[in-house]
Amino acid sequence: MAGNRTFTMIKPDAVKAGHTGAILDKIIKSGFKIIAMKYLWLSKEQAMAFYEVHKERPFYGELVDFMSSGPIVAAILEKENAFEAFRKLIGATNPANAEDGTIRKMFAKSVGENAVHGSDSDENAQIEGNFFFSRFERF
Ligand code: 3AN
Repeated sequence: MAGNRTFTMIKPDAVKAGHTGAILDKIIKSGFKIIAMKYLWLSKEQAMAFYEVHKERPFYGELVDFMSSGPIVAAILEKENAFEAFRKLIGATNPANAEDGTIRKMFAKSVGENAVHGSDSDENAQIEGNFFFSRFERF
């Protein structure tokens, strides 16, 4: 249902550091239901396509290299007001500004390597979920 789903990735820094289980546990305990999930390694081309909206930003190259540097977990999550509730749970883009108890405060290293992605609108949640998952992979 539109409005009740968002999309997330556990990024290469957090997977590499062994935080996948702890992050998923926090997501589930915060009331999100997992609708779809996969563990995969993005190619550089796939990372470029996913982050195309940021292609004019100065950090685009760095972001693409980082997101294709190791495996990630991608997932569609369900909860009321999903994208807003999830952005609150993950905290500010820069972990230095993230509130205590947020996923980025707990697990992120820097503004570039910030542990998790969370969609910033209902529309982007749909676009991003569709990038990774077919309708047969959602339960
Ligand atoms: P958010 O992930 O909180 O929506 P955006 O959309 O501004 O933040 O940025 C998308 C991603 O780009 C961030 N998750 C982060 O990995 C990267 N990023 C944002 N700002 C910077 C920056 N100043 N330097 C390097 N990477 C950045």
